[in-house]
Amino acid sequence: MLSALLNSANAYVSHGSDPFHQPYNTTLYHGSGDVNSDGKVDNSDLALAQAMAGGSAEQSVMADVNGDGKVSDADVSVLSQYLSKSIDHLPGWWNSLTTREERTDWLKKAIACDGTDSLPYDIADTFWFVCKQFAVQTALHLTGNPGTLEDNLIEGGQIGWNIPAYEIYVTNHAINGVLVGDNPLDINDWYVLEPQFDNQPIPGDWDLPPGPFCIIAVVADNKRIANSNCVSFKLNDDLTFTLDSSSIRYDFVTTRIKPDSLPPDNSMSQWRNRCVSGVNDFLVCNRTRTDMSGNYDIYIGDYDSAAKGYFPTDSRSSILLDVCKGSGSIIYMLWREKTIINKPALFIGTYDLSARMFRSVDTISDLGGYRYEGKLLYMDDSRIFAFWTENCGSFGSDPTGIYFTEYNGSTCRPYRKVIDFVNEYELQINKCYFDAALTDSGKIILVSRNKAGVVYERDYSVTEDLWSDSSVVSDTAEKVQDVCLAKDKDGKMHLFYSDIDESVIPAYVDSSGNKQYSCIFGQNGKIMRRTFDGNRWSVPQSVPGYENASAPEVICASDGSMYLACVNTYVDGNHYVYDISTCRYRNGTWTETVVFKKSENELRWPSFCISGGNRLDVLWESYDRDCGRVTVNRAIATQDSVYESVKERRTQSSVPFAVQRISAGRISLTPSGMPAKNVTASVVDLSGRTLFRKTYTEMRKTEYVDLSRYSSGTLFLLVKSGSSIFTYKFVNYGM
Ligand SMILES: [Ca+2]
Ligand SMILES: [Ca+2]
Ligand SMILES: [Ca+2]
Repeated sequence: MLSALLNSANAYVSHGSDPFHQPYNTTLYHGSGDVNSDGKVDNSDLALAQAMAGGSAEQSVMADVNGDGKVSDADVSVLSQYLSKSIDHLPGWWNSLTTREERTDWLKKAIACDGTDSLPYDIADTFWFVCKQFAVQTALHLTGNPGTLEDNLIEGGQIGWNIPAYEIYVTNHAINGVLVGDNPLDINDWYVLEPQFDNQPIPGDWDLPPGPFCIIAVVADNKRIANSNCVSFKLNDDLTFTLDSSSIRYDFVTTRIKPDSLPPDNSMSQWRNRCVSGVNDFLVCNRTRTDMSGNYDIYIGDYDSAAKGYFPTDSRSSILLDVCKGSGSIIYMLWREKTIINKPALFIGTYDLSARMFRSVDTISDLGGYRYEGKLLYMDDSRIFAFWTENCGSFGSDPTGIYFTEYNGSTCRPYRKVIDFVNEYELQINKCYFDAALTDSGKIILVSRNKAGVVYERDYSVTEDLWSDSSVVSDTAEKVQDVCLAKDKDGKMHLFYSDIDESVIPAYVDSSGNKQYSCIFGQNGKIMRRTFDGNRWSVPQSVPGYENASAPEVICASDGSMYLACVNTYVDGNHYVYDISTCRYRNGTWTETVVFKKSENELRWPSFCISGGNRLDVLWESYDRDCGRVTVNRAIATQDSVYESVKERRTQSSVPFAVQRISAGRISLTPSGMPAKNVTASVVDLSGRTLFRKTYTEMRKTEYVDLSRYSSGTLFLLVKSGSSIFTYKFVNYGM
């Protein structure tokens, strides 16, 4: 089950505040010795390492305990020494290393293994890979994220070296540093590294000139790199260093204090998930390999057991853009992959899930580029349509816009641009920037918004191979962000979108003087719906319950119901709170929303999966800022009882109890006539399971029910007294 992935509460990251200790509370790192990732090092890890050294199992970075970049008998020997207690720690257990020599020795091994120094500097396709990127990528790899900065931002993933590494800014240059001594305020206790050449620069060298010397924490923070200065020195003209004591960050730890020991969190990051359902259900997503490459890659996981899965592509870094199901065990995949000449190319392929092999792969484009979002539409096994965005359009790639091609199962037609856009900030377009759907009459409808928040539509006639002109769908008053198309049981097309409130999210003016409403990531807004009668779109209707939502996703069930899932965002005090909820449309009305998860972690990209043949699940990503980890979560999205009970239970409010929310995770229960006799209070979750039940023979005062131990999301409180039943729906949010 995915439940193992849900718990990331124990993970932490220092965000650079502790230069002494490992930044991630995990044993998923290079040289940890925990080869099977169960959180401890024992004989089963030794047996696996032996199998890897003997060539009968794929090598894993966790087994390379001597840090030479391969798993061999030498690693088996070191592990055996540890297990027989002739050494008391492994060389890669940074928190257990006791001397400067031990730390320097392991750090040098990590630097030698990490290949960032071998990347090309300042060539056309990677024009921006200059000193700053060498230093940032080295810091990320040494700490805990294996991703490459060459052609994508950081989305998830772990399995670096778990060494507390920093970036160092000097005049017009960036290098790295790791504390190997005991005093971070003494420059001599830092190991200073030039990441382009793996050497140690000498003060006064070109890469360590007199001037500022600032030690910066680098953290993979969602799709961005967050960094902040921890402490600064100055390299004087006489090549001595002076500490700027006013620069020490308030939380920067300057003495070695052992951190609290917590059980390690070894949940794997998974992101860009898609569900493929059929005879068996699969989760196709991005994930980090545990092999010696450590690459981000496409992963096909068993839907019910994420641990059971495999990487279908070869070991070059690949980014999944979309998947769709074909006939039988065939699926089609659209992805971006680094070619052997280090350029990101775009591929489409026919993959057989039962044979576990590609039947066919075609290169759509081998131009470099920043293709970040994609969509596949399946008509039949000889007509698969692919759409993708090109975000930057510079240095040899195609110009920015949305592109299209048709794939016949083995080859593609030449691709065409179908929507143009300007992306002057060269940032990533989000998943809901555009959508496409097939109509029953053999047309494709493509919708996309632009940076002014206007929705455009173009139709494509498959038989005539003809694109219509684009037409405007939205009203001038609307400022649209995320779009989603869905075809209902009768073939009618619905467009869902978020419409932002200009008074809350004001426009800004771009360099051409145009008003922009979030050109890239999208903003929250009211969720609206329009329907298409074959000629024109209806006027918009709002979906109740979604006032500040994003990322609408809709699925139509065979009984004619439509299910909508969204992310809601709130501000609670000084932080954001997110929830994932769904509602159902049937016979002209929407149910109330049902919340499946409410969290301070960023919840994003809800999607649906009809699993096990008929059960509808909602899936979403949860981004845990503290450990930079993205997990895929899910819940059963429909049981009729859920939607019915949301409605019905609410009407039974004429019962003599007052229920009040006291704090997150705590509610009070006050009977209006006292004492109340034989009162039973119970808490029921969405599946009808009773989480809590307590009977009060005589209730004389206000009673409190502690909900913090229960899962977050929609819960029901039922209070029975005699024949009267009080029910109260609430959204739990605690932990
Ligand atoms: Ca183990
Ligand atoms: Ca080794
Ligand atoms: Ca290196």
